Amino acid sequence: IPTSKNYDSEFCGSLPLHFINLVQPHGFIMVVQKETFLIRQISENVIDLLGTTPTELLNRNLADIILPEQMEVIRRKTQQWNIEDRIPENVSFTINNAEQKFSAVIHTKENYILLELEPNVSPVTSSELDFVHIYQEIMFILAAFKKADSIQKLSQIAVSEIKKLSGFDRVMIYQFDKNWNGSVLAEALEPDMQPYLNLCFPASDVPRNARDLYLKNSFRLIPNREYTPARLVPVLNPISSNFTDLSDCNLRSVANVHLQYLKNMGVQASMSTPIVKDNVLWGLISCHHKTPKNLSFEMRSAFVLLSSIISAQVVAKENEYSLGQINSLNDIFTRLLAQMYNEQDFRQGLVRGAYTLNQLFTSSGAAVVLDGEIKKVGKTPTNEEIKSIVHWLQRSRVNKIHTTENLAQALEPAVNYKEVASGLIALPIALERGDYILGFREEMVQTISWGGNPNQAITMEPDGKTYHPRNSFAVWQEQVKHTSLPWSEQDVHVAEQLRIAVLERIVRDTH
Ligand code: BLA
Repeated sequence: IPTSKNYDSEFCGSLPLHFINLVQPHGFIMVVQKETFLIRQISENVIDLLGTTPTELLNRNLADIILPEQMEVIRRKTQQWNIEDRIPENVSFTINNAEQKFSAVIHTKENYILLELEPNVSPVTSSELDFVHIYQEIMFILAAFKKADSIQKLSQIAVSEIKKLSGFDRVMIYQFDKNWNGSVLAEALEPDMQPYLNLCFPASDVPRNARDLYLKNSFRLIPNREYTPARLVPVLNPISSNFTDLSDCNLRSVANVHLQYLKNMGVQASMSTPIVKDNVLWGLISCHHKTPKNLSFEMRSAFVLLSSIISAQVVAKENEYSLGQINSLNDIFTRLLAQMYNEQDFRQGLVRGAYTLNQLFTSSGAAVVLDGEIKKVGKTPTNEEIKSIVHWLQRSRVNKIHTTENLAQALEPAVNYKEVASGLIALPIALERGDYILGFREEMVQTISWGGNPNQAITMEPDGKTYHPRNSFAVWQEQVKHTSLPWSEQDVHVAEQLRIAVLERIVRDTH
């Protein structure tokens, strides 16, 4: 486990992101009363985009300024709250006899309607030109995915193709670990950029609240980090008498700390989409551009589609992998069980023969501690040391399968035999008697290459309030010692099966 400070939940994870009352100025938002369609709140940059002030629009009827057939679409779409397709609709405002075209994403809330309006972004590159082209590209990517036999290869194909399709300067697939640190699995980038491939980034870089929003929103687009945010007028939403919740708005203004982060990375525009497995964020597709970059709605939709296809592929590949592991563990388990039953003393069956506990646990050593007697196989701590592990397990009242990758963290003297037992899996047989089956994994000194020193993820100014993200992403290496390879869900599962088999055998032997 990396020793870096984790600011995730303590600090960064509690920044309010959705009650900020600010939007990015490449579009504007309007809060409209249900049924009456009176405009009740609007972002002040409407002056730049429509040429009219908020005061001129507040309390006017939306139906007075947009086309009747468009009004009809909005009426129809907002009749059922909490069903949303987020497909933008065309809306043309006629103000002072001039017609201006926008794309509208319509959010229907319990008590009001929220419209996000952006001027139509015309496709800029030839590959963005039309739906058919994008469709063909996606079919091509799908065909390429079929050839990938690992998540690694799948990710590499995905980033190269997404880069070609979208024109971003850098496209990465970023995977979270169980502590929410993430690493870059695959990357496609312009030659003059510093590569981030295989680098690890601390959890606070994408803190909890930012991650949570990906389960609500299918992308986060920042077309230009250099902007002046636009405020909502009035400050309080008159319908809810509260700040307007912007959590699902594409236009939601970006947290300052992240804007600085992008600046420090030399990034002007960014886009990210979630990769989700079993309703949990598995990773991100993260894209950078050195200059401002907005995306047409066709291209945004292509991203959304690709991220769900990639999610489905990741799930399939991971399931395939764990199924393979389960099958091979079951096979070993069956053979070990046969050995156990053929021996007078079943303990011999676990530590001698073609198969031993070491194959089952993928361990470097194992021990059966029963009736005060110790039977061992492979590289293990000494009998005295094993006894002290058992005492510790008893003291800690370990009565179900227990695993650790860093035994010395919990049991200090274990540092003396970390070479053979940094990792431990313990199967309690009879806690009070000190009967346990133990598997040991040797120390595996690991070097983690971080994208910048994670201990400097935040620098506080002397006032204790102002803070900045780190400004160097140069490789910073950390040696992680006293740690073994991690135990998997499958390891725990097969250990549980063995535990039950041993308990049954003991019951049978005593009758
Ligand atoms: C948001 N941080 C993000 C996002 C990404 C990252 C992808 C989503 C927005 C976007 O797509 O730009 C992080 N981007 C990365 C990483 C890589 C990358 C790791 O390309 C790797 C190559 N950030 C900090 C600190 C804090 C912090 C110290 O460094 C907190 C104090 C916060 N990051 C932070 C917040 C957001 C964020 C609050 C959400 C911004 C928003 O949506 O408004």
